[in-house]
Amino acid sequence: MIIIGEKINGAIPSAAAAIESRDEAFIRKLARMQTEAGAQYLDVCAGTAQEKELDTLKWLLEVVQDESELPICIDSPNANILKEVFPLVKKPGIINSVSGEGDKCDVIYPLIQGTDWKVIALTCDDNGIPYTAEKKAAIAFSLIERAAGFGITPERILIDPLVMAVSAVHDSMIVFMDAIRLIKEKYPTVLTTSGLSNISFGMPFRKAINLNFLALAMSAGMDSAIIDPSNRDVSATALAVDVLMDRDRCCRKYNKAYRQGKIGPLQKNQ
Ligand code: THG
Repeated sequence: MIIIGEKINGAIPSAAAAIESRDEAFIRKLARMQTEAGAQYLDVCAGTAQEKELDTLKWLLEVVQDESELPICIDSPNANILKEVFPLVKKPGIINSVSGEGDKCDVIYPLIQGTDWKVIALTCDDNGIPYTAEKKAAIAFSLIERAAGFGITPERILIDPLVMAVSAVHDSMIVFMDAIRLIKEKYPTVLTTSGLSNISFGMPFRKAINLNFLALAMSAGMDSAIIDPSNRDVSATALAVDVLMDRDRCCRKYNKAYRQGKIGPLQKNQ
């Protein structure tokens, strides 16, 4: 599993307060904590009003890159903002995101052409988010084919099939898994990803839905997730599924995480 740490996001109230007061120590702590917890990328999202987004992202990128060596997943709904901050990122990471909306691909694909950057591609377009697996896959194919025009290969693309809240769309998980299978059937080397909390919106005891979403999605072929890597239940689920799906040779990663106290019962000093 490719783990993208979600915690540096202005949509989270505590992070929003830290951003507002330019509390560098708080952001550094989030970066360090997620790095130590085993994230492979750090998602950085300003989550502020549009007129403040550029300044906020610039500040966040400076602080986060000073604290952690991990590559960044730059997260903005605005392709032009992504383009403006792109030169400030010191090593190849992930652009989050492109989609079939407007001219997003034409702004982002040329930017990462000839680099080692990856890109998250959302399966939506100017008509919104489709409900069926076939339509989600069709948008994914179009985004992958347009990327090929810029020499961007499927291995550099993470498709996010945009799972809907299961409280609103009863077959959301089935559609999500079917979409992953259809996409991987045609492009076996393309990667897939998702946030973890959309599925459980509007449900009580969201944890039960989120953890089982993670397990089912991983079994359907989800390669990556945008999660809180310090959440012990999420880590234990991801590591356990990797063991069960024969993706953890001799259970090494699982056992190591247990020995290091990253999963399992909390010790008194934790
Ligand atoms: N797809 C893509 N990008 C995304 C999302 C997606 N970026 C934003 C979002 N969704 C993923 N990021 C978050 C960040 C924080 C939370 C949820 C999604 C969140 N965090 C709680 C907190 O920090 O308090 C609890 C976290 C926990 O302990 O598990 O709610 O879908 N491409």
